This record gives sequence, structure tokens and C-alpha cells, in this order.
Amino acid sequence: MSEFPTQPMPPPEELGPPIPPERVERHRHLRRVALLSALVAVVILLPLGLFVLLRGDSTPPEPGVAPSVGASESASPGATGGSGGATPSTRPGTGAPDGRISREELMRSTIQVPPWPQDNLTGLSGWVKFPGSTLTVPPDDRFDFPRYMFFGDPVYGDVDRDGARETVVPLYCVVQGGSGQLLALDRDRSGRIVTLGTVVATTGEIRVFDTVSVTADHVVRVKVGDFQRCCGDETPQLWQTRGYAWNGQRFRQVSGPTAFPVNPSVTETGLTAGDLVFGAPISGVRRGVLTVTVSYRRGARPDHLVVTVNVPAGVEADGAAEPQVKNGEVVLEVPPPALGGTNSVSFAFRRPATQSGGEAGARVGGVRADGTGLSESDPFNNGASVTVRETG
Ligand SMILES: [Ca+2]
Ligand SMILES: [Ca+2]
Repeated sequence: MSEFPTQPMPPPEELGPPIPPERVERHRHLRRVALLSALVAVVILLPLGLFVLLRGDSTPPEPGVAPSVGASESASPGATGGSGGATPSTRPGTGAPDGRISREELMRSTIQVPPWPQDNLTGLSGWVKFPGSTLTVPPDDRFDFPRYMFFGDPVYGDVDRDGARETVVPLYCVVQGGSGQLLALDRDRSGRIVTLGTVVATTGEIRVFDTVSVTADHVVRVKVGDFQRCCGDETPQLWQTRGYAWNGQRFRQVSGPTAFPVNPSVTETGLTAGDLVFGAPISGVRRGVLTVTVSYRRGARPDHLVVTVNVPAGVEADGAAEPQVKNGEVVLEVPPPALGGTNSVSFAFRRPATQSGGEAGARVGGVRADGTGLSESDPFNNGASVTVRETG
């Protein structure tokens, strides 16, 4: 089975200025440093190799193409804009607008993008203007690195039973893997591109989707997978074919399995962290406690979790019974919480009163009894940056 994303992707040059080969490693190093400094666990859990999968698309970017702003540019090909009065395109009968839209047009149009899954990479939503090539999503509060949004290849079929075909197309938001939404798009009477809804998205157990078709009975058939491979990852995937149908308001699953069996190679754990607050100095030493909360939500049960905390230079474990700091890190093995539950883990630290601030962070991973790591269903929630501050 193919890796993510399985639709043809834009060529690398769409994804930003080409990087000379001799700078690639440095670029990766700088990127790694930048991400590690913010303790984004994705870098640890996903190998580097930016965009290695995003190759193979035969469609070059279209520099200089003005973004579409609606009806006039969106009206071709085949739209019947304006001919049918106020009759909505979803009404059965003849004369419904032709909702077939090419990928090239989508990539230079303004599209209403539904919200992105919150348990995966997030991109821009609402009315989003695509620039004629891959759209760069700037860093934000949630992810402090850019992500890249672009459409895959569309398929066409009548999903709303109005006798005319719509466009069913993947929209991706990725860096090394990431999110996908399978969107159903149509045109209104004026020819403007309108979003019918999200057929399926990479959220919960579903982390990737593949082949898409629209059946004669208006069902969107999608091959969905439980794990998104990236960058050489060979984690076994589970795949199922599920069908989704438009009910007039949203897409609902109408065929195929509704859940995956447990994949013994894949788990879903997560971590959140509080602040590390050092108290007022006593005899030249400040003491503080960091509490992290780990979760186990689904998938294979790890034998144990490995929690790693990075602390600023000069910070030491507060006492011999505490896990000790080595090379700026504390590593602690803890039992996994009950399925669906969380556990809190606290670390006591001390540092000289002459020191302050610094960067810290924590991450977690699930490990088998033989010491090998499990793959993460959602790799983006396994790390957190930690604010370090002092009181008094
Ligand atoms: Ca239709
Ligand atoms: Ca996770």
C-alpha cells in the first residue's frame, strides 16, 4: 500500500525555494535545532526528509496566475451559471450547475475550507485564497513551523443526487505527513465554487486515505488507513474501504467497517506539561517541580511510556531519589495509564539562584516490552514546551 499522501503531489519547487544539495543537511540541522528548541516532538518521532513524499506531480506551478476571486473565473468549464434562477444546485432535476473543477483551478481559487482536525496538523480554514501553487501556512500558536496546503487529484461524481457531478478532492496540510480532508465541492448558480462538505478527514483512528471513487448510487468510496507512513517509515498499516453519502447537510458513513481492529504496531499516547516554576532562593538555591500529564487513548497498549524532560543547563534533580539529569535530559519510564486515561508525573529540580530562564520541554513515547518504540497514531501531541520562570 502506498505511503501518504497517495495522491500525486506538487513538485518540490512548489513548496518553496529550492535548497542547494550542500545546504540540505544544514537546513535540516537548523530546522532540527529550531524545532527542538521549541520541543516539538514531531521532529523526534518523525524522521527528517522534508517533502520526500511530495513528488511526482506532473502539474507545474502556474506563476503569475492571479488568484480567483469567485464567479467569473470559477465559471468554466461547463458551468451553467445564472441559467437556473434561485434554484439550489442540490435540488434534483435538470439544469444543476456542473460541479467539476480542475485541480489547476482549485489551486488558484478562493475556497471555503472546513476546520482542520484538532488531533493532527492544522492549516488555514474559512475562506482561503490559494496562490496558484502550494499555500504556505505560517507558524502559529499551535505549530511553530510552517505547513503546506495543496489539493490532490480530484474525482467527479454526483454526490448530492442533483443529476450533475461534483468535485471530490483531497486537500492536504502537511510538513512531513500531516492532515488531509476529502472535500466535496460544487458550483452555485453563479458559477462560484462552493464547499458542500468534508467527506472524511484524517482524525481519530483514520490517519490517511487513499483511492477515492463515486459510485452510481452517489456513495463516495474511500480507502482509509489507520497509520500515516512518512519518510521511510515501514509501520504496518491497516486499510479499509468505507462509503460516505451526503444526507443533505453532511456526509455520513453508509458502508464498510466503522472501526479498526488494534494495530499491534500503533498506539496513541500524548503529553501535556505545566510550567517549571522555581521558588525564592534559599541558601543560594531555587527549587521547582515540573508536572507532566501523559495519556493513552487507543491502539496497542505500551509496556511502558518513556518520558523525557529537557532542562536548561545548571538545572539538576532535587535529591538522589529523583531521576537524574544527564546531558540536559531526564528520562523516566512510567506505566501507561488505563485506556482512555491520564497519569501525572512530577519531577523535582533545583538550580543555583544565580541562574534563570532557559528553555525546557517534555515528550513521551510508548515502548514495547522488548524496548522497541511503538508508532504514534497522532505524532503531533507527544511533546510540549515548558515555560521556565522564577518567583521571589
Ligand atoms: Ca450533483
Ligand atoms: Ca500521540
